[in-house]
Amino acid sequence: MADPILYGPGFSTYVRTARLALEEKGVRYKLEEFDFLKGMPAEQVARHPFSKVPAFEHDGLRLYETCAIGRYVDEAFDGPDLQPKDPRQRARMTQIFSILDSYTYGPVIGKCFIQRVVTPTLGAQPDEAVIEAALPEARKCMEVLDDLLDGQAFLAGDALSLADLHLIPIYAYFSVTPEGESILKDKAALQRWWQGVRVRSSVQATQPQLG
Ligand SMILES: N[C@@H](CCC(=O)N[C@@H](CS)C(=O)NCC(=O)O)C(=O)O
Repeated sequence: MADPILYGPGFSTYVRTARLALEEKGVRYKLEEFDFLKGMPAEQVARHPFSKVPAFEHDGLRLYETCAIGRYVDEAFDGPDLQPKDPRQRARMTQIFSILDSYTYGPVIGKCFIQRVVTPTLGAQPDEAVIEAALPEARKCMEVLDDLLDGQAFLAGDALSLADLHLIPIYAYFSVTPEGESILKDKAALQRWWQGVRVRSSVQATQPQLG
């Protein structure tokens, strides 16, 4: 069976989540990178009708949407389980996917991180109004995640799951912005979680290169 192929740049949070799943499972894979900041390549638009990254291919299966890719990688390959068996913890994992996709990514990455960190690398000034407007939602998301994490080692219980792999790239980027630093400084559960996950070899092996 051929190694899976993941299409998308290593600096993308969603690409990193899919890579983290592959790394945690110990799956050999090929990363086909391109820089969509200069326009989404036509080949990727052909793989992903919504013109996003990542896309994934394995043995005739073509997939897009990071939750689907993560679940497939967990279920199709040997290695440590990345989804809890317990229905309550599994529901918590799915809830966290939705919180991150529906409410967190937009303000935290799409607005705050892109304006504060990516826009200057493209030679433009951050739009302070866009950042300011994103902060109440970003703050609320971090409060909710901190509450959900309180009292347990990982987001969906006492073992690492795909929920943690979805948050890691978002947290990593947000924490390097001054706004993130300020919002996260009193989020004790999130900070403790981050100190635990940041040293994992999967996290070290997928450090993004920006700029
Ligand atoms: N729902 C998608 C979201 C993927 C997504 O938003 N990816 C971002 C990069 S992290 C992207 O492709 N952005 C390019 C664009 O919007 O033009 C998933 O779960 O994979």
